[in-house]
Amino acid sequence: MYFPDFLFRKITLPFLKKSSILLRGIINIQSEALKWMDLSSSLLEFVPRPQDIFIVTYPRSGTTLMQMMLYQLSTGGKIDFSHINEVVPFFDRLLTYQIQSVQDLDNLPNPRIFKSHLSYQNVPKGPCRYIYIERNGKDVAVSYFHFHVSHLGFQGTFDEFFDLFMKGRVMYGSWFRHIAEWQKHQDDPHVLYLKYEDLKKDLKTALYQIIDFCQLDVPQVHMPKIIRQCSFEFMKEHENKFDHISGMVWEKGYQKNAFIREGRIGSGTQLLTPAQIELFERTYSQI
Ligand code: PPS
Repeated sequence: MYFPDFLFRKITLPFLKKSSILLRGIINIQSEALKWMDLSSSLLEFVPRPQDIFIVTYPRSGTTLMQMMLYQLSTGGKIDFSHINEVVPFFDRLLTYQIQSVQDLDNLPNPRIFKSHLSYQNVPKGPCRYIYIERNGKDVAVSYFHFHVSHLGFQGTFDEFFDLFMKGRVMYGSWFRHIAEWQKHQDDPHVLYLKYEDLKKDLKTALYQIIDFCQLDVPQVHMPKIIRQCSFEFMKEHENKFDHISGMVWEKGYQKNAFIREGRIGSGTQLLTPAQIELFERTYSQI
């Protein structure tokens, strides 16, 4: 009798424990995956409204600048957001926001403006407007390389990155294919096809092109402020409102400036209920 009991305790029991943990893990992963699949399939079914505006680019082509330009134009120059993605959501990452269902997007006011890096084939189609920005591919490669090093932990050389970029083995795939697909639609009535270099050269003209294309009503009096706030210098000065990392922090609902918090003595009794204090003291007296 001793041997089977020993076997049970030493082998069968740990095995059962481990498999139950594993099984629970699998069930959790599966339910998360199902939730994700549910959301992603509903994102695929997302139907744009006629007032919606999609800003589409290959990464590092002036997306953030365009997010700011459109928000400035549609609000008369407000900078009342902690991160630009709060007011101009990143469509491709909506699943990672605290958005539970695509229906939540219905609560956003018109015009809903989205940022996306999707190919023409994958972008949601509808009676909405698309603003596509093309940037010189060599500049994109350099900018994307720096982004990989500074934000994604890439440790290779530029030569190594360039090789991956040319083969389309980077996030969002081949720059050439992205551009080629969108170029085919540059004259579509619902597409405004712009170049980053033109925005840099003459921001004011680009702003008026957007006003015209999106049929926005922007009082003249706001224009000098809007132009100033879309400048590289202004956006660099307020980089936290635009940076990818602070965007992720915002997405997860983390709080900034909350780590070195108060450093006060006695804050432990402020938040605890009398019952919690009593439990704590009783437990402490028993150690
Ligand atoms: S991302 O990560 O895909 O959203 O990046 P994206 O915003 O598309 O592109 C980043 C590059 O845009 C430059 N940038 C600007 N240029 C001109 N004016 C303004 N206001 C502005 N804001 C951002 C930014 O510096 C990145 O380019 P590089 O060449 O890396 O400096």
